Amino acid sequence: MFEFEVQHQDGRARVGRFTTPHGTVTTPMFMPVGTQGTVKGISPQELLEIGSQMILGNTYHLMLRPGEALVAAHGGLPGFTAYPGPFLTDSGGFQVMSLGHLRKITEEGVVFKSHLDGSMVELTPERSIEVQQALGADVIMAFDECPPFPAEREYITQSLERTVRWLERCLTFKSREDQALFAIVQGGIHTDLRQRSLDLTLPFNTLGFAIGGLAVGESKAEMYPAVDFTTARLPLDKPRYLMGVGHPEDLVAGIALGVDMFDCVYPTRTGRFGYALTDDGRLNLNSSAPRRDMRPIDEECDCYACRHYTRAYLAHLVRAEELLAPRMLSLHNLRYLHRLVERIRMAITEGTFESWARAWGRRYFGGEL
Ligand code: PRF
Ligand code: ZN
Repeated sequence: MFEFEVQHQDGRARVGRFTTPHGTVTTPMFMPVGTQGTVKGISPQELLEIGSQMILGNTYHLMLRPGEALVAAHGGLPGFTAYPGPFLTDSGGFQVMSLGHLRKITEEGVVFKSHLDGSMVELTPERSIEVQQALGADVIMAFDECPPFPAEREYITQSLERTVRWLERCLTFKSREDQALFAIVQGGIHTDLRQRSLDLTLPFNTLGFAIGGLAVGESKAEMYPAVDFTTARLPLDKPRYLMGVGHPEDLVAGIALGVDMFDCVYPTRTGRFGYALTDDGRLNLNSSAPRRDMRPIDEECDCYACRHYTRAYLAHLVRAEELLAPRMLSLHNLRYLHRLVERIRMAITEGTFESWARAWGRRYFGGEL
């Protein structure tokens, strides 16, 4: 039911095919975030048109509202959302940390105060898998703890060891065979703790491995070496997923280090704030410069916004706070990241990824790199 095959390799970068019950996807790929069972402002039809391959959903949000039973009554996320392709759900631990008012982490799990109605809710490895089985994503994530940054080494150590015990409980509880569970490697930015997490996690031989605990406030100079260390020690024949990472330069750097999957709210969130991603960096449509600019956001982009609208029109929509602005900028930004990984997959296939990445970086950073 699941298969992962590396088709091309160029340095440590890979192009792969990942087969799931709801379809085969090509990696490296970027997954749009559909926290509430919708990628904010973008229809499933639009997602398919711009080349989205797999959508991320969240256990934490959907269990609180509308409740996983309602999603299950629609046949899971594809029926509920009318997006027919593969989904991946995150396990909830990270969202509890970042959104819920965390009350207590124990060996059993986490107890937190719902951000919706203030009620006390418990999330354990078993409950996370129960919810994720009801949501029905093709890929489900182990219930883990992502320590804040910075955190004490001693705390990160205790936390990663507990995450491994939770992984074992997730695997014991899991009963659906049409869902692949990915383990999550933690350990913060410390290579020895990453090694400890790898030593304890790899023996479970899950169908994929995620790199968690990064992009939580550390610098890129701290994040990239941690990714480098981890991917170098992950099995070559399994997909690697760098969680919550999605700035264009992080995709290029992550893929160079052998990452296959990414997700991030960045393209949709920055779009809602009036910013457009381009090969020349981020364009601010709140500023005065684009107000008379008759060019599209990006001459090379084939998204609806770039084929139909000028920067001047989009800047007008942003200033007037029209709903079309966040929709079109989210659509463009997602298409930009999908096109970015498409170009990278092509370069890897042709064996020219390193020079492609250098040229892309020179332009993106305005000749600084
Ligand atoms: N764990 C889980 N989800 C996540 C993360 C993590 O460490 C991150 C870290 N950036 C994003 N999303 N379960
Ligand atoms: Zn565009």
